[in-house]
Amino acid sequence: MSEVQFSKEGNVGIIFVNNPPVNALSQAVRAGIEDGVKQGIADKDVEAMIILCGGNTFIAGADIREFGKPPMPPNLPDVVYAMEDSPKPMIAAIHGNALGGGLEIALSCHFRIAVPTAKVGLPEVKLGLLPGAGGTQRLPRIAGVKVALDMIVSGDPIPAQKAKDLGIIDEIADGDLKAAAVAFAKRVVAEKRPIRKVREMVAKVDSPTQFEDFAKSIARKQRGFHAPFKCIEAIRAAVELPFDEGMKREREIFTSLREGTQSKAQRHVFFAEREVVKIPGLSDKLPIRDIKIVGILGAGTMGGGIAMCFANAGIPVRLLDMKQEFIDRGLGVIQKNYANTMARGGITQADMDQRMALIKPTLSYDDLKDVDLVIEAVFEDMAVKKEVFAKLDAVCKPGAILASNTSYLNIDEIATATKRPQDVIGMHFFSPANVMRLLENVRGAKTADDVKATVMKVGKKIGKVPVMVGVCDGFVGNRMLGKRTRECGFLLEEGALPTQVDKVIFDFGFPMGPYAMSDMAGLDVGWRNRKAKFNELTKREQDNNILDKICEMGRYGQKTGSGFYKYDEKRNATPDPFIEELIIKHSQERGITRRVITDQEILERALYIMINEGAKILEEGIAARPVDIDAVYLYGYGFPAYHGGPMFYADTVGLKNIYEAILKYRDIVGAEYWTPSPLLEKLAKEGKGFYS
Ligand code: T1G
Repeated sequence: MSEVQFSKEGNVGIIFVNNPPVNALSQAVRAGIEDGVKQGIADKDVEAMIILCGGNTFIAGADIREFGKPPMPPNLPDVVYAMEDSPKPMIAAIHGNALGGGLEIALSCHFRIAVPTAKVGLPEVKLGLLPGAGGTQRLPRIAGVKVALDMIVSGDPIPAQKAKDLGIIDEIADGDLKAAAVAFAKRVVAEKRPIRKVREMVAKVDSPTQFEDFAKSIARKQRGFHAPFKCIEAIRAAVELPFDEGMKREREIFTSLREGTQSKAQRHVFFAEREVVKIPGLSDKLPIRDIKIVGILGAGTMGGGIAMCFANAGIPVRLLDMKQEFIDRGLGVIQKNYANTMARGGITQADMDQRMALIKPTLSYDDLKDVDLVIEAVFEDMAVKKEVFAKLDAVCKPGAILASNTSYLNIDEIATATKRPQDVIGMHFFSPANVMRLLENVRGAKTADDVKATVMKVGKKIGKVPVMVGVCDGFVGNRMLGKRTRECGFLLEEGALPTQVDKVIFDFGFPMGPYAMSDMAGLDVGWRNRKAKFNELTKREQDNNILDKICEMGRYGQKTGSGFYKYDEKRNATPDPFIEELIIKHSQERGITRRVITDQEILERALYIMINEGAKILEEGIAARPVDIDAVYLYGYGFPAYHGGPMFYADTVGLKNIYEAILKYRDIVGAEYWTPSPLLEKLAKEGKGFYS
């Protein structure tokens, strides 16, 4: 069945698009729509036309998979022009999502009708693009510059009713959309309503400095991204240039963004989020276990955040802790979090009440006997974990999944505390668990396939990006981060200072540099880990005791008012000359002659050491694909989307360049730390990348 069919109902032509799953504007769809319009114009019985889609949505945009390939005619702007220039009224009938090119198609129509649950939006900016088929020129004309700036620069859709209030939608359809659209079309003909071309409307600024003001208002949130600021430029053209020139300007900007590295990275991120949910070698048809009730052990920061994740998805939770005071404190934090979200308009009081009611506190393991999944979030100590899992094994029903939120402990060892290792898995949430989207699911050697499939589906259901990883120290994220931490520590000894290292990492696009981040997390956490693993460290790592010196003074970071930085009562950081002196003195004591270290060297040593570790993780099978590693960093560590994740970024830099830099740092720092992974060396020598 072709993707687009033309039919008639009386005097109304119907262009029906059916290109599952989201009616993307593939070449066939674009050509089919163009043909349909021509047919309708040529058919003397047709007095008006509607464009309607099959499946559960209107057109959700251009086919992103076509980007990067040679463009195939007809191009979307031409299709959009043909619809707008139709001498017969064109009506868009919208259900589901009209996004990107889909909304641009609808805006080229003369009228738009939508079901109440429909949404319309221009999300191109999230792909590092801007609407490339007139969206930046028509939306400001029909809905005003402010609405266009908000919608196009945020990329967020709006519901049908709001779109109607803004004049984007003409009518909300009750009942069957097709019938309502045909009836609307007949009325337009009967009433001889004049054809309204959006491009003939006028876009006016609301104030002389509106565009500059808006750019300033997004500067912090959109730091480092190109597309949001280019969107503003294109919308400005809708005000300052005649329509056709504005369209040319929009096309120029669109094309330059599409070919740019940022959009390639952000398109990679779009598909990465969806690809990682599918585990290679595991059929996505595998029956999964039904998770109706979830038990959570530990009402602390992590346990409370995890409880919120499930309550937010409407899944009942049993929250267990040892003492009532721990429960009360945990529920208090959850309540405060919801209240804050409600104050920001994110949820209603009813939402909050409903979610709080789903979280049932308990002091008794007996209340876990009927849960389908239990997630332990207790103290990070193997003995404690084993004790807990032995109790869970005794209490929980057969088939219940026993998961640990551990951030680095060995899942296989934890599983030995139970008689059901096949039901044991890691579900590593990232703090704050109710905010961070990454969920590292850690498969044990004996974890059953349906358990793996179940926790991946559960992860998606609670709005996470679930990534399946294997057992090793730190799994994927923390293992790679540990190498960056070590390398930055060496850089401090050799000549860099915390402010310089942090600025380089911040300017690359991370939310914070490593030292500001450690101060926020609490230096005592890293210090405890360092002491726990001291005997496993190399001599140089053991001798690099800058962190110990700072912590021994009780400087644990923000929570104590000082760490690597000093903090005022509002926790604003300022560099601390005392710490800089301490670092310089440390180098002298270690007999290291400090030298000027360039920002480029800091960036390479901080990132390439992680990329090399990522390659080792792939060699060991701890991650199945480079995309799993990218997803971990994009959704768990704030890796800037416009770089696509560490492995995608490595391909952008070029593995040959990375390989040569690794050899350079091997000579400076030592082979103990800088030996190229065989996989990376092989790919570099073959002129390949992780993805090619
Ligand atoms: N192109 C190609 N494939 C797409 C696609 C698209 N636009 N949108 C979704 N898919 C695939 C997706 O990869 C997945 O595939 C399946 O469809 C279901 O998606 C000129 C240039 C519409 C809200 O950015 O936001 O128009 O994994 O799991 O949760 O100005 O998909 O099954 O193989 O996300 O129900 C602008 C992107 C494009 C919208 C549905 N449009 N899509 O969410 O399903 S650029 C977008 C979404 C553009 C013009 C410009 C969501 C959705 P698979 P899904 P969902």
